Amino acid sequence: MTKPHILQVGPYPEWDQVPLDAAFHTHRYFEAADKAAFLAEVGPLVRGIATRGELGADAAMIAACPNLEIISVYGVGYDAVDLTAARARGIRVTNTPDVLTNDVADLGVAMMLMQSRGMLGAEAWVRDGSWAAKGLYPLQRRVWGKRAGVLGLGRIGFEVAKRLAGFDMEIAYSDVGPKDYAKDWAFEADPVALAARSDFLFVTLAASAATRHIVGAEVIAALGAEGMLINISRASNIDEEALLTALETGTLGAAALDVFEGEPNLNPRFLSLPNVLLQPHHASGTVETRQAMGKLVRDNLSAHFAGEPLLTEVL
Ligand code: 8YV
Repeated sequence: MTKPHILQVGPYPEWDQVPLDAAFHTHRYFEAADKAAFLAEVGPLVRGIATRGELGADAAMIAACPNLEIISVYGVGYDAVDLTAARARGIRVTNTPDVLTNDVADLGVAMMLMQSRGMLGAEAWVRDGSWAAKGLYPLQRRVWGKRAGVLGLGRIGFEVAKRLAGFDMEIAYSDVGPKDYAKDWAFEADPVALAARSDFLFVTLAASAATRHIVGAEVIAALGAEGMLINISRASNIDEEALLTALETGTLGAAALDVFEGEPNLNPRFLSLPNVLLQPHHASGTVETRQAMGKLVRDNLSAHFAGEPLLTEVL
């Protein structure tokens, strides 16, 4: 049997590449110097796309593959896939939910702790001799018992809130409506009202056109000069210009961010800010989770080409 041709949009770890190459005829888009010429050449062969959450598959890529049947995303977020283009042609889309939920929640909470307790600066204080030369490290801010807001109480938001409950925090959340699995936590429909009652605001929303800049100047102002914004979702959920201005002027206290507009080439204004913790979009980046994600990407492709039900279908 001939192996189905797959367009691979970005690199995967070796442990995924080997079985992917064994099961499919892979065409590595990310290695092509002339991407348009590469797509024009292999596009007609391609029946499946294997991509990553942040890379997706845009309308031009989908259009270049007239025989495309399925797009398998390595990531829970599929906002970078042009769903309208996929839907119009009956192309199936899968993602990797559940397997990454706990790691993403862990990193969000770790970012809050790290930033609030000034752990990066504290490490430097030890390493550069400041401890011996200058004495005690400047006092930082407490986390336990404070007020936390979770914007988007889906799988990841729920796990974040569960963890925050362990810090005796007062938890509120926003979503399209109150959740019956969140009885201990306060529902706040309006994100501005949520921010106003939060010391720490976690952004855990699945991104879409509807959530673009949901965290805008008003939400940021409501969080305030003592507040901290933590984003482990997508950059598009936040108005980055408003965020940068608020961090620069001190109208927002601090931020801890795993995602950026234009990543990995983030706005250089972030780099000189002392009140922001910068992470390289690695909330799902553990060996265990990435192995499970890679397997799910392949299992969805294999199920499709075997005519079996998909494991985690989005469309
Ligand atoms: C990954 C992600 O970092 O799940 C998502 O939506 O963005 C991430 O888990 C990414 O897809 C890995 O390339």
